[in-house]
Amino acid sequence: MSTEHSSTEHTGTPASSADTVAGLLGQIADVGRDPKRGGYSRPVHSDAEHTLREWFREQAARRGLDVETDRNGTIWAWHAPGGRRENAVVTGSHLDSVPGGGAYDGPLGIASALVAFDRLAERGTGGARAIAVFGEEEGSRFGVACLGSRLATGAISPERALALTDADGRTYAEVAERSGLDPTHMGPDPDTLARMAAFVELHVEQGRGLVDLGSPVAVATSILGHGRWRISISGEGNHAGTTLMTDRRDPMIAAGALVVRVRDLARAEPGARATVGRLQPIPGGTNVIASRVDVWLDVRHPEDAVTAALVEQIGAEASRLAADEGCTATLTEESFGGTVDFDAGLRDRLAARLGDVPLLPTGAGHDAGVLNAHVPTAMLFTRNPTGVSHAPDEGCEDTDAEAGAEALADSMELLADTASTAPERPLP
Ligand code: HGY
Ligand code: MN
Ligand code: MN
Repeated sequence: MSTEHSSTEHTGTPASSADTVAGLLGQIADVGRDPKRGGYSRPVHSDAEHTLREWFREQAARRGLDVETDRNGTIWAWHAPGGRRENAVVTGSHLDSVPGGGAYDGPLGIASALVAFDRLAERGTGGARAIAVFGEEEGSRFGVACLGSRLATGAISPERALALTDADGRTYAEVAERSGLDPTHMGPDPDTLARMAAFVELHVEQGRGLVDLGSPVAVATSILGHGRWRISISGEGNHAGTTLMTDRRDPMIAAGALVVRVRDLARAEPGARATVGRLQPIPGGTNVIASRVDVWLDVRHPEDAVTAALVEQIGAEASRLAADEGCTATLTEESFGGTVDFDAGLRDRLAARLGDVPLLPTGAGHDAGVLNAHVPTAMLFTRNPTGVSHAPDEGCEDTDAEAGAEALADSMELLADTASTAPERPLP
């Protein structure tokens, strides 16, 4: 368990802070800006994400929290009166981003957590609480979403996680080790899960639901089941100038046709969403007929069986389109998480506590969706005026960001009250 404690052990004295969510986000506004794509590119364990991790550690230490990094690279910032880390109300999110992502997907949850902790300290709210920063939530570098929370809960084996590779062929093991982690210690962390009485994640809304409802905050009802598959189409690499059109086995032709078929098949399935956002020709030269094209597929639907059937249909189409070009196609699942319904009782108690705010489903995945199977879990959404996400136009008004942090503090206070009267969850 690799840990480095902050210089300030928890002193118990509430930290006074005039920080606002917008102010905290302003401190990291220039970290990981992507001049080519626009927005931010902060892959897990990149310099940019490490800078954000350091920023978080400093902010947490300033608040007298006890900060450490666990075996899976998740950062934990503890407020534990008397050092008792049990029955804790935990909040958290992520700092890694998609390529060219917005400023709020992940960091809004972390900045809101820091401000919520300031509010709870001022209120003198008792009980243990923590902020968790999970790594590789987006799965943008190593292909599996929510890698940190999946490792902690055993949803992915350390062997599979450590063997994952990024676009440069580096394994997660190599990158994690270079980031100061011990790959031989990675894996399920039941002790930490047992310390958690509840988990509540605040996230920027990735849609326009709250804009249309005229509310700054909502409580989540569910997370749409979603997965990622890689379709590799292989043909014959050759010269663009010397190869007659009749002599080609060009996988790019099958890939292009497949992208349109994915759209058509998803349109034909009510409630489905299927996307090809990433396509990689090998070798990728302008004057080169590709030998292989890797096509990444993201498919989502409320019913997991429908997702599976749609993926099977797309796989069959890929094989047919490949064969038409004298090519072959393979389909490999990289990551899947079924639809998650948050506990209705907890959800409704939070919504009532927050003034009967709206209930909203989300089509986006979150670490809360992984933890939900292990710990009583809820999610809050803060309004996004553009409704856009995974793109630079993602937005959140400063006043709504403050309202979100206040709602997070209120939620954690309610959960702390519940935890203080609940039977202690037995530590393993
Ligand atoms: O892809 C998702 O739904 C999430 O943003 N990781
Ligand atoms: Mn995201
Ligand atoms: Mn996110």
